[in-house]
Amino acid sequence: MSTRYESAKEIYASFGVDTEKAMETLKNVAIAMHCWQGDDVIGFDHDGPLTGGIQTTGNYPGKATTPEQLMSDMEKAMSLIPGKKKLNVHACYAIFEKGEFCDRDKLEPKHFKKWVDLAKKYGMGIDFNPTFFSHPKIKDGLSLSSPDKATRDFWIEHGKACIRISEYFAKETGFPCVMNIWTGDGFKDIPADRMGPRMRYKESIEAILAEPFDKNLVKPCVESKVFGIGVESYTTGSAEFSLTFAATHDGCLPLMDNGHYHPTEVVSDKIPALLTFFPEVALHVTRGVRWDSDHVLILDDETKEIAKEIVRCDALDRVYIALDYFDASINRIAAWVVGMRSMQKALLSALCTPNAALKALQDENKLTELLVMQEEVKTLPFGDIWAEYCERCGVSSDKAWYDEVVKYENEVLLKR
Ligand code: RNT
Ligand code: ZN
Repeated sequence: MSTRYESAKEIYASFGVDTEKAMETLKNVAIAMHCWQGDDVIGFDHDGPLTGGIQTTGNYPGKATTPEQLMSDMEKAMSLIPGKKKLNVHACYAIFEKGEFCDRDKLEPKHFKKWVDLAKKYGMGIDFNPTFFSHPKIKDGLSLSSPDKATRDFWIEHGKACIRISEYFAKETGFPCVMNIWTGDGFKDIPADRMGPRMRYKESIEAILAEPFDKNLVKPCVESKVFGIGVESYTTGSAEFSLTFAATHDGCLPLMDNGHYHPTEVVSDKIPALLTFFPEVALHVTRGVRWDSDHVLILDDETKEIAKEIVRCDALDRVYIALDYFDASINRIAAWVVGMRSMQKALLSALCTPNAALKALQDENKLTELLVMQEEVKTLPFGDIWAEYCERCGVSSDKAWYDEVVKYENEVLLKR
């Protein structure tokens, strides 16, 4: 134990914060690490570009192009990240035997066995996502909300296959599988019919959820979005659509991605609103710069605020935290590590905040003192607690881990 930690611990104790307890709590909070940061959201089942209104920019060398490379990169990143992790896999990351291929409506658990092996190696769970983009059967930009029945049916079958795979993940790993439904369905210009696509979208998701599954094992979610590249005027799965869908379908969770709202809206404020009604909610934590740009997550104000809400709503076991960003312009392993560690820092900082005392000030209407105290808390020696946490988890605190990434880049990435 460092003397800096000892001193910081005392300072926090004088504010009524038990830093030992905070660190113990954080150790058990799983953050889902998205496999798609490692290869710019491409996957292994197609050669085409990324579509669906999302885009990666940059051409940093060393991108993973095979399952072995992607998993090895993820393992490298995980070795530099403290605490508990969960894998987050997209259906387009199916792994086929040599010469084997099947389309997305025919995917089976066996195509994801290698992901299960990886998860088991580290005692992790797996979250899953059907991939409703980057595929020739997206007709005129639409999948589940297409006016073409054959198109909708194909994607419904894909969704059902993914429910079966999600249940397989949960059974194999022993952790529930959060299965997120997001599509890029929408229109570039002003549509003539806004309701028709939404009616079809509703029926399609209902058809997917009609696949039998154990609600304790599979947690289906619907993710909303305000706009995407090339679908600026209308998205079928808008905020109101998705939230109402989740609210009216038992066992379905709302998923909020903080890049998917108008720029002055904040997900931190939406978390307690949803927790008032939903037993569980899911998050994609990202960093939008001016728009839903999916920059690497950092320890910025909104990330801290999101973590604070989860902690002070006492909802660490009701909120599924996943990261969702993709930056192809920098070292992709560093991008994972920075984002995962930032989320954990935000949570640790929230756990080291005298939340009960601050809440009491609010309830007693001592709002001046509340403001003063909230500012005071910001300059407590949090860095020393974080460094101690990293040390106890057997990973280096900030900066030192980057040397490891540089070494891996030279020895592995640049040789690809
Ligand atoms: C897109 C959504 C969605 C995707 C992933 C790859 O805007 O955020 O969650 O990023 O499914
Ligand atoms: Zn997302």
